[in-house]
Amino acid sequence: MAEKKPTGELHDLYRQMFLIRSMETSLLDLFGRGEVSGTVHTCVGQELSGLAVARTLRKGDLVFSNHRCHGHFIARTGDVEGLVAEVMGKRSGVCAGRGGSQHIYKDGFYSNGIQGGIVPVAAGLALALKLTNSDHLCVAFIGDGTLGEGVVYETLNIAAKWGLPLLVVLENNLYAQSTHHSQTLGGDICARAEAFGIETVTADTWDPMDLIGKVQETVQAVRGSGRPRFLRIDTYRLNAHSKGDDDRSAAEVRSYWEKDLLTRFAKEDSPLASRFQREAEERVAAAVVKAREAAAPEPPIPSAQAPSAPCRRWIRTEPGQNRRVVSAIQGALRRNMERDARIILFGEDVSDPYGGAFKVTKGLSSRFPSRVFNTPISEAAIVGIGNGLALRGFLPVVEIMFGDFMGLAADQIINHASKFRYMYNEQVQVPLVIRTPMGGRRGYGPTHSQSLEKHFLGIPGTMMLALHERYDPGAVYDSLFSRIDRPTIVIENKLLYGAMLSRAVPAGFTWEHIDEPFPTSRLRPKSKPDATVLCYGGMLPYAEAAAERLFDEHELACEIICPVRLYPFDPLPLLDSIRATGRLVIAEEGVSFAGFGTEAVGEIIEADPRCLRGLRRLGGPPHPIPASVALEQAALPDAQRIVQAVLELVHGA
Ligand SMILES: Cc1ncc(C[n+]2csc(CCOP(=O)(O)OP(=O)(O)O)c2C)c(N)n1
Repeated sequence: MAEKKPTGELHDLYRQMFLIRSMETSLLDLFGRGEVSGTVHTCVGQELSGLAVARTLRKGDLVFSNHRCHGHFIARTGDVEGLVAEVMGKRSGVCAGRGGSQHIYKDGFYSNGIQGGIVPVAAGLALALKLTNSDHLCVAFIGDGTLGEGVVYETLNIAAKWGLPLLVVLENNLYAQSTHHSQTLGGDICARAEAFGIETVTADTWDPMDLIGKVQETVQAVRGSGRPRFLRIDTYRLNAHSKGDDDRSAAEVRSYWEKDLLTRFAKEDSPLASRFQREAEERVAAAVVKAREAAAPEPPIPSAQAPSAPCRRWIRTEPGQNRRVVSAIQGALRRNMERDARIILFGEDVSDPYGGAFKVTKGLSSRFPSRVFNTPISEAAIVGIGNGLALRGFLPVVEIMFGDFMGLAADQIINHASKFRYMYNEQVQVPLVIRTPMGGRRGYGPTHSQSLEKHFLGIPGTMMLALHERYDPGAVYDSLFSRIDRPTIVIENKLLYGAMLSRAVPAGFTWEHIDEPFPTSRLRPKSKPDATVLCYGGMLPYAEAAAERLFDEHELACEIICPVRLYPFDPLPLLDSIRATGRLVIAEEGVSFAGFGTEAVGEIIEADPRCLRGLRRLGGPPHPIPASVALEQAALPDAQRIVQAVLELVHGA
C-alpha cells in the first residue's frame, strides 16, 4: 500500500479495479452456468497494470493486448457492455461475437490469443505512427511466459534499431498457464530488453503510486524520444489461468490474496470498498442482462469469396515486351510506389546496392529512401510488422528472400494477417503483400529449392497469386496495388525472373487470358484439344514445351490452363477445358499430395462428376530436392514427363 492516504485519484483507480474484477468474476460465473462458451482468462489481481498504463495514454495511442486482455480493454475503452456481449457471443459485442474473449478490437485497441506474435504487429503499428510523424505510441502487453517466444526478440531488436515508439509492458505474474517461470526462464527478464539497448523499468501492482509514477515517466519517455522502452510489472493472477485450471499451492495463492490491493483497501475503508464493489456489480449485472437480451450474431460472410466476379471473356494475349520478368516486376513496384505513397517495401537485403537476392528491388531504395529498407534476418517480425502497418492503412510489401523461409512467418500469416479482418468484424483490413520466390532447378539444394506454396493455399481471408511470363507480371502487380483488400502472397519463381516476356508463341497455338485482374491464361491449339494440362508459375515453360513436342512429334493437341490466382480459385476455365478433352495432366513443382492440383480436381469433380476420364498428377519428389544437377533434374517434373503423361492418358498406359 502507498505510504500516503488514498487520494481521490487512487479512489478512482480502486473503483475501476472493482469494475474489472467484478466483470471478470461475473464472466467466470456465466461460464459456470453455460452462458459463455470456450474460455476466459481473467486478470483478477492484475487489474492495476492495465489501468496505470491506460490513464497515461492519449486518444490516438494504440494498444495491442493478449489472451488476458479484458482488464486492458476496460481500462482503455470503458466499454463493459461491449465486452460482456462479445464474450457472451452476441451481435452487440464489440466484434459481433466473431472474436470472443481473446480477439477484440475497438478504437485502436487490438488483442489476439497467440503468444508472442502480437509483438511484431504492435511494432508495425508503432512504425505506422512513426511514418506519419505522429507523437503517439503503441503499447504491447505480454506475460512472462511469452518471453519464451523468439519473435519477441526479433521485434525488440528491430524496434531498438529503427527507433519505434513502442512500449512493451511485461506483466510478470510468475506463471505461464501451470508452469512457474523458474522452470523456463533463463537469466534476467529486463536484461533481455537491455541487450538490445532498450531502457527498462520495474514496478509492481502492490505499490500503486510508485507504479503510476513509473508508467507516466516511461510513457513520456517513449512519446518524447520516439524510442522503445520495456516496463516490467510484477504482479500475481489470483484466479486460475483460465476457468478452473489451477495447481498452484493454496497457501501461495492465499498469501497473494492477503497482499492484494483491494483486499487491503477493503480492510482499510470497508464502507467505501463495499460501495465501490456494489456499484461495479450493478453495472456489470446490467451489462449481462442487456447481453442476454441481445440478438445472436448474423451468419458469417464467407471469407473465401473471389475479390472480383469472374468474367468469361477470353482475350488474345499479345506478345509481351522485350524484357525479362524481373524487370517487369521491378518496373511495377517502382511505378506503383510513385503513384501510391502508402506502399512501404522491406525485407532482407532489399536495399541498394544489392537490391535483393534476385535483384527485384534494385534501385528502389535509392529512389524511395524513406520507404524501402533492409531488415535483420527475422521473417516472422518482417511479416508481423507488415501486418501492423497494413492495419493502419499502409500498403506494405515484404520480401521473403526464399520461399523456403515462409515457414518462419507462418504464424503471422495464419494466425494474424488472415484473421484480423474477420475476427474484428470487418472493422479493419490487412492489405499486405508478401512476395517470395519458390522453385528449384538452380542447384541450391534441399532448403533453397522448394515449392511450398501449398502449405499457404486456402487460408481463409487471404489471396495467393503465382506469376508467369505469359501474362505480364507487372500488370498483375498493377491490379494488385489498385484493389488489394486482403493479405496476398505472390509466388514468384527463381527461374522465371530471367524469362523473356517476348518469347515466341509455339506455332499452331495462341495464348489467351480471361478479361479480369488476375486472369487465368490458356494456350489454345488451333485444332480440337486431346488433353488439358494444368500448371502455374514456374512450370509453365515446361508445359508449353511439352505441348509443342506433343503437337510436332505425336500429332496431339494440348490445351494449357494456367491461372494467376491460385486462391480463391476459379475452376470454370479448367472445367471448360476438361469438358472438351476429358483428360487432365497436372504439372506442379511442389509435392502433388494435398497440393493445388489435387484441390482443383476436387472442385472439378464436385461441379461435374463425369467430365474427367483420365488424370495424371506430376509433382515434386517424395524426398528433399537434391543439390546435384543430375539428381535435381531427375527429381523435378519436366516437359518429357508431361509428354509421357499425356501419351499414357491418350493411348493408355
Ligand atoms: C503461441 C502460443 N502458444 C501457447 C499458447 C497457449 N497459452 C495460452 S496462455 C498461455 C500462458 C501464457 O503465459 P504468460 O505469457 O505468462 O501470460 P499469462 O497467462 O500469465 O498472463 C499459454 C501457454 C498460446 N495461446 N499461444
